[in-house]
Amino acid sequence: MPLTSFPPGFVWGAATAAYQVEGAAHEGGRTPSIWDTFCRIPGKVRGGDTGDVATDHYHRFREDVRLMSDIGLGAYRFSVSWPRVQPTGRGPASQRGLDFYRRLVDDLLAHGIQPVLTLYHWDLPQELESAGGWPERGTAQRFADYAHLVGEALGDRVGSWTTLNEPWCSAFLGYAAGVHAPGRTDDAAALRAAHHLSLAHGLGAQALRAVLPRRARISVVLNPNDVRALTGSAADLDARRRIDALSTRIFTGPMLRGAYPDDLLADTAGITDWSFVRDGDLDVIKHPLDWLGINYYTPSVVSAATDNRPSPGPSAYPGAGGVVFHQPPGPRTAMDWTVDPSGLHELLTRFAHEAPGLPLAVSENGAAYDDGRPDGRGVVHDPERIAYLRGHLAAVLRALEDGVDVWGYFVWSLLDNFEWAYGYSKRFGIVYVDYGSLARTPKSSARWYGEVIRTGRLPAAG
Ligand code: IFM
Repeated sequence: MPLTSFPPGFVWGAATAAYQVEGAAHEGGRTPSIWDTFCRIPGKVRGGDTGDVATDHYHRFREDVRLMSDIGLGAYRFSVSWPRVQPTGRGPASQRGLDFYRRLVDDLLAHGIQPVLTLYHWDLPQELESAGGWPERGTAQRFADYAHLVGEALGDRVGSWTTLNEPWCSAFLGYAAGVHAPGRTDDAAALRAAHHLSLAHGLGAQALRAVLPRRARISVVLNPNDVRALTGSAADLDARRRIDALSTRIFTGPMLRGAYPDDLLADTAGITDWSFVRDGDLDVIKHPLDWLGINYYTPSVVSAATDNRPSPGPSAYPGAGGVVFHQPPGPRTAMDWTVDPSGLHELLTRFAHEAPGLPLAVSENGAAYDDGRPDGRGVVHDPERIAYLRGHLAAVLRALEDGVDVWGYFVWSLLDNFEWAYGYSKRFGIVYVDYGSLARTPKSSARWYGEVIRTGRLPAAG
């Protein structure tokens, strides 16, 4: 009998990130992050958009918590803005900055919503980037100091902690492809950044463990890539192996097993000798986790190149020249990402197998569509998003049925928000945001999600 309802106690949440929603970029002593700088480089962000105002969550968080409560959310996954709570990336914390998060967390708790806090969702203080950024080892130690400050300040009221969100994006979109802040295109620097992000995770987890109560749960959130080979040929399977190493095993190797995969080291040997990995680093990185977050949107399909055409420009996969990406078949979202829930099932069962006993959460999943404005009755109809969520929640149910320990699901995102290099042109929210008035309107997907939460089941399609 297929499972038709989610287990009692399953946690239903929604996620956001500081730079994407907070705004108030120049308030309360906050200094610029790499994203404030990047947004001001002409041509980097669509429409010249910035996170200066975003959804103004900083001022409107009480309204947003009310919306979460109306939907019936049990958890809110948000991130702390590093330059808001430690403006130069070093030294003492800003109490004004921390007070914002104290107020937010207290309001969540007053509404019975569990806070799930991410320390780093891509907004490195600009001062630290000017000192070298993630390719520099010192940035990992700075992160541990910052983790200590936030842990000390909020540990009495936040039970669930994540060190980093999607370090792959920070390292490879930021330092190799250059399409995210800080916009560098240096393959060797990107591989160093990846290692120092992992080290930051390990040192940060140690720092948190030292200050948090025993009951606190510590995690990292990854965006593992469900990579498929275009054909079963040896060359295409090898292309798949390379991309798997460069996107997923580069983090899960050190974090879960305490070692970099040999094939990754071999594939990147022409770029770096990895001498930046020092004795003891891998033990630090393999810090025990209480749960692992998996962000999933779409799978990848790859093949080996059949000609010697030069690569079209900087790539997010250093060491994988000769690998061609193909659009997977199926319907697409407004990001042009193929909708394929089987990838989520695949990843959940993979990590249940690779990290036995480690509880998993779907820490982000959702879709951008070109939603219209609220209609005359104030309704935003988003049937495609409902179909997307339904399909992916059914994949979670299948994984639960297969015995995978998944404790929660977080839709990305609570609100329409700043979608990085796409600016405000892509809407991922289950709540519509009018960027003129900043008014919020729950979409029909928010009502649908509320129904799933209330009943613990997926309503029949229709
Ligand atoms: O908006 C992002 C989020 O910040 C990280 N994960 C993917 C989302 C959609 O692109």
